[in-house]
Amino acid sequence: ANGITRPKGYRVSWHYNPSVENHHFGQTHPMKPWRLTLTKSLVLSYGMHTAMDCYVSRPATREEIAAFHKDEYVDFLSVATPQNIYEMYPELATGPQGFSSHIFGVGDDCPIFDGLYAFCSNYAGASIDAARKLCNKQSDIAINWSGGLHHAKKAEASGFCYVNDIVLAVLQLLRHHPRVLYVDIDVHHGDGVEQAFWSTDRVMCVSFHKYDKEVFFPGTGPLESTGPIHPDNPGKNYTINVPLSDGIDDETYDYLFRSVVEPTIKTYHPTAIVLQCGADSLGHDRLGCFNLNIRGHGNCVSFVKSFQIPLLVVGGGGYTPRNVARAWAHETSICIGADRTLNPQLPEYMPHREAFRKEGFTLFPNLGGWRRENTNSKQDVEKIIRHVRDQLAEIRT
Ligand code: ZLS
Ligand code: CA
Ligand code: ZN
Repeated sequence: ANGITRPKGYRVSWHYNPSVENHHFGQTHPMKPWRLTLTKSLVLSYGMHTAMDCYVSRPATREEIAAFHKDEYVDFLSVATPQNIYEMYPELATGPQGFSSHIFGVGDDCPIFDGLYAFCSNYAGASIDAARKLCNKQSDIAINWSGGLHHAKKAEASGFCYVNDIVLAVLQLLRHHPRVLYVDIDVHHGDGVEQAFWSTDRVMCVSFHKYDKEVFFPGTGPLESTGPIHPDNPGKNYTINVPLSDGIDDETYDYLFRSVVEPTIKTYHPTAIVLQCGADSLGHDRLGCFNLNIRGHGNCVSFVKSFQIPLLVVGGGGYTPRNVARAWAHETSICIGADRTLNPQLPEYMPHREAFRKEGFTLFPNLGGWRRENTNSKQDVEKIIRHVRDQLAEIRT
């Protein structure tokens, strides 16, 4: 009745455990699991679940998490609670800025909240499940909107991320795939994934992000940061960074994305791709500073999909929940080939419809153009493209 059918010739799976919605970083914290509730509401109300294999994912096991993370850190995450944390580490309460310290990275950005370990193991389990569906060829595109937490390190929480589900999923893919391409369109630099695969040529990491050292988190990812410098290190040149300034618009982003990603795929020949779709690169994001519209953001998904290489799609940042949900619902429709079928007006009857009132119940509100101007000049953009072209020429040899 809504015109949504299973895609022809390929399979899409959706991996999700609604228990992730029950966890809260805290009242004032910008990371709101509510965005996942809204995303699910749109996906189901449009009937997009009927075109996918839908799996309720299971929590990742301790051993699966320890495939990347240090045992002591996994132990810490699995026992820490808001009640026992100060007893275990009194220094957390007495730091100069109050609750900020270097104990496994916990603090204001990465608080210890009730159910933290359940939250982490569930979003990680969904990414691992999704990766396995790609490995055994039961899916061609596998989606986990609750994943994409790209800042987590081996033994450290960072930037709202505790367990690096992307690294865990890539490790799964590497069991069957010789080369994995990672592409990250979150407004923040994908530093945790980059660091994990810094010294290998089996994973190529590409991140597009706002870059302003010392000012914008995490402060890494300049154009010149392309892997280890030593000529014998296999990771040399297998990292691509695309540093951007405020206000980038759909047209500039689309041009840059195509100009970087197409030659990268044609040079590297990945056998699987992981796309992190952080929605904080949209205009009007509470933390971001770009001017992308839902369609501009989605064009990145369409473009990567067009290469027809097994694809793992994960979420990431996104701090204006209703727009995150719009973007990820639209991108789900792209994955199943229904983006031209969906009615841009939201379904008449759906849970939480009121959340979308402000922009008039449309999937595509105007998020670009006027809040801040595009400070990325034509010269900046061409310099990036030249740099990437020269870098890829080094790989070919
Ligand atoms: O990529 O900028 C920082 C670090 C600080 C400033 C903020 N204070 C709290 C800690 C020290 C330098 N952190 C960023 C992290 C951004 C993570 C992005 C994750 C991802 O999208 C993937 C999921 C940051 N930006 C904004 C905040 N933190 C922030 C804003 C508001 C608050 C409330 C809760 C906590 C403290 C007050 C907080 C953090
Ligand atoms: Ca990024
Ligand atoms: Zn982000």
